[in-house]
Parts: sequence; C-alpha cells; structure tokens
Amino acid sequence: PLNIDNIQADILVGMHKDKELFFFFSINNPVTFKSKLKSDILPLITTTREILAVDTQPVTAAVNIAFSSPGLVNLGVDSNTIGDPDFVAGQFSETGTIGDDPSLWNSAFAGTKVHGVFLLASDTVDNINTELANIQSILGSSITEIHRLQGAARPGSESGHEHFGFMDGISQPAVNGFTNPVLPGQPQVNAGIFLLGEQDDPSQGSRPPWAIDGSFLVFRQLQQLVPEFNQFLTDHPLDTDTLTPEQGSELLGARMVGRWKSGAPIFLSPTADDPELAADPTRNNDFNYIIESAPDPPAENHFNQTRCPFSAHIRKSHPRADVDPSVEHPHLIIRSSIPYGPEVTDAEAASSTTSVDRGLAFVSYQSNVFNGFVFLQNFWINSVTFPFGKVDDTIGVDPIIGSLGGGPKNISGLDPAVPCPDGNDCLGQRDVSHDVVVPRDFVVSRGGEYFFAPSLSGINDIALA
Ligand code: N7H
Repeated sequence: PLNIDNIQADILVGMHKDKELFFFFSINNPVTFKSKLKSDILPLITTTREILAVDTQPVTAAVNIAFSSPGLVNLGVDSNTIGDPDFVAGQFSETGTIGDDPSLWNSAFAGTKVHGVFLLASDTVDNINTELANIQSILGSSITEIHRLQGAARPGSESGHEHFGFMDGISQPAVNGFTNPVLPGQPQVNAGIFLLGEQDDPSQGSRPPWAIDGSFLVFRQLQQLVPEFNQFLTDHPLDTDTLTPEQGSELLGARMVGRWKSGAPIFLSPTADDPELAADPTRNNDFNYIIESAPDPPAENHFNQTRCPFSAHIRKSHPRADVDPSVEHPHLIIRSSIPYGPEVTDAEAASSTTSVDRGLAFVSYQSNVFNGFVFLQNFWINSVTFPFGKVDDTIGVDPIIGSLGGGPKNISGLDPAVPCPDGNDCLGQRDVSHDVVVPRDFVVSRGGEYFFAPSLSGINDIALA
C-alpha cells in the first residue's frame, strides 16, 4: 500500500477547498531556507491521510510545497539526478513545443526566476492570508515573492464549474491500491504513473531516494476569454432547424468540451443536457467512445462523430478506447486545478470583451513531465490529426485549449450533421461546409512552470542537502 502519511495531500486527492493560493517565490538564502524548511515548514505540510478525514484537516489552511529545477539546484540538490529532462529544462524553454506564445507570458514565469511554490488551501481567503503571513514570518528574507495567484471556486450554483460554465473535476484516473471505490469508466493504473519510484514509474529503480513518492506538478496560468467565448457560441448555433438559437449555441459549447455544462457526457446524451446523468457518479464517466449499437462498431467508430466530435476537449486529452490502454495509460494525469479571477461583469458581457483577468489555475500531477502534460499538449491537443486512424483527415486541434499560434482553427466534427451521410468511407468527400472555424484562442497561456512536489521525507532530505 502507498505511504499516505508521506505523500503530499494535493497529488492523489486534491485539497478540496473553495479557496487556494499559489504563492511563487525565489530563494535568496539557501542555508536559512533549508534550516527553516526542516524545523518549521515541514510540520505544516499537509499529508494525503490528513486531508482525507475532515477531523484531521488543518484548522487554518492546508499547505503543500513544490520546487522548480533551479530551486533544487539553489538548495544544493543536483536536479539532473531525478531523471526528467523536461523538468530540468523548465516550462519557459518549452514554449515552442507546447504551442505557447512566450510574448504573452507573465514576466514572473518568463525565465527561471521561480524556485518554488506554496499551495495554500482553505475555506476562506482570510485563513489563507493568516497561514501565508505565518510562513513569511518563518522564512523572512530567505525568500522573495515572485508572483501570486488566488484561486477560488465560483459562487453559488456555479461552484465546481470553470469560468466557461462547465463542471470540472469529474474524470480522474483510479490509482490501484488507493482509489476506493473505483467508479465505472475510470481507467485503473498503478501509482507509478503519478508517483516517482512506484510501480510503472518509467524510471522506477533509478530515482534518487529524496525523489521517491514525490510527483511532478505542472502549473499553468490559463486565461479564459469568457465573454468572447460566449459571443462565439451565440454567433454559431448548431442545428437551427430543430433547436432554438440558445439551444444551438449550448450544443456547440457542449460539443467543443465533450460534456454539457452540467457535466453530462455528450457521448451518452448527444442531443440535450441530462442533469440527472451528470449528477450520478456511477454513470457520468461510464463511456469509451465505442458505438456499441452499430452493426460494425469498430468501423463506425472511425468516422461517426454524431455522438462526440473526435476533437472534443475531453476526447483529445483522454481518448479512451480510441487508443489502446497500453498507449494511453502512461499519458494519464491527475488534475487539481481551480478557477481564478472574478465573475464576468455586466460591462464585459455587454461588450463581449474581457477587461478583468480570469481563467484556470491549471495543475496536473505525473511521474514524467513529458509523458504527462507535454505529450498531451503537444501530440494530442495541438495535433490536427489526432485521434489517428479516423476517416477524417482534418479533425482539427482541441477547440478549447488547442492552439495554432493563436489564429483560426478549422474543426471538422463540431456540427453533428453527419459529414458523409452515406456511411462507410467518407475520406476525401467530407463536406467542409460543416466545419466550424474557431476564430481565435479563447484560452490564452500566461505561462507556468514545472515543479517537483516531494514526499515529506523527501522535503527533509532536501533540507539536509
Ligand atoms: Fe481540461 N473546460 O472547461 O473545457 N477539462 N480544461 N485540460 N481536461 C475537462 O471530466 C478545461 C486542460 C484534461 O478523462 C473537463 O473532469 C478548461 C489542460 C483531461 O474524460 C472540462 C481548461 C489539460 C480531462 C475541462 C482546461 C486538460 C479534462 C470535463 C483551460 C492538459 C479529463 C470535466 C482553461 C494538458 C478527460 C472532467 C476525461 C477534463 C475544461 C485545461 C486535460 C469541463 C477550460 C491544459 C485529461
């Protein structure tokens, strides 16, 4: 079994609080920092076991910590020995690979200035600020703030939904020996896909002791242009023969994501939202994109996008039976994101123009930065031909987070009107008039960094390095 007293809370279960602060810092005085890390910070770090039961959760705020590669080097730890070239290179050096425009990055993330991040989670911002003040008084001038991002669940009935309005945090992989119960539709994998040194870690056996049971934390500040996104949906309602314009716009949004705003998967409920399905954890993730009712399901599965576009965000990022489990499992990630920024103002809605920054503080955990985030973003999300082997030569990038340098994205399957009404083989005959052109990116990366979230014993080792 996993040592859940040694694994930081956010990795396997998340902090599950309505407010979460990401506090990015650099380390000025490694000697003082390491001494305080061992004596005063380590006792504050929230473990997986503590977060699981309400009565063991910290009174003020849950605290997790993670270090960038330059941060580890600054502390006297040779980050090369961890065996992850992408982590060592840092996210800023990979903007070309992951499709980011570095000129749009927040200057805090541009370069290698950020040495570490504190994740502070609680029910109130006041509690978070109290804990932050405590940490700052412990560490004093041994650290300098580089950037902070205050995350918050959206208010009222939008709680749990990201800023475009869609329920988030539904589908997560199940970790063998930890996740209980396993829900229908969850892929079941060994802990080493997420935790270093555990079974199925691609570098299991060659990790240094301080890295065991840690995980790479990929952080991304992803701005969302919500009024612009809404205007686009309003301007391009689908299926206007049978639906009202509002319903047609809702359908387009749902097909871009792969779920209705409630969270109901469009593959199971293709024509209208189904809030009951959305609310049922035994059904809301139980699908694999195979059209069982078809006379020849494998063949039909290769051209029929009526139930779910090949490009839908959740299909691009977790293609289920579109690829073999042996191919897909190494690329699973655990997500622990939270929205940031306020609700859309009346003035923004009226002008369809963003003037206040809002978006998603994206967090994913994986045991290998390339296999996880980088692979997903580069080879699946930003690829116009993935899922491969479909009878459609221009599937298009992920309409939510795929990018072709910020410009228009031609996406074939968003309109459920069957591209090839006669069925079997539509290669070369696809009616491009059905393509929906997404004119611009509605999610804009403001940068991020690759971090390593050590185990508690690993933090102790780092403090003694
Ligand atoms: Fe996504 N969205 O609101 O459209 N995502 N995501 N994501 N995402 C998911 O199933 C969203 C981002 C994944 O197992 C849902 O939990 C937005 C990045 C994966 O079926 C919704 C942003 C990456 C899944 C969103 C964003 C991923 C997933 C459905 C950025 C990886 C699970 C809720 C602002 C590189 C898929 C759920 C599965 C689900 C949205 C970013 C990956 C609603 C707005 C950067 C693997």
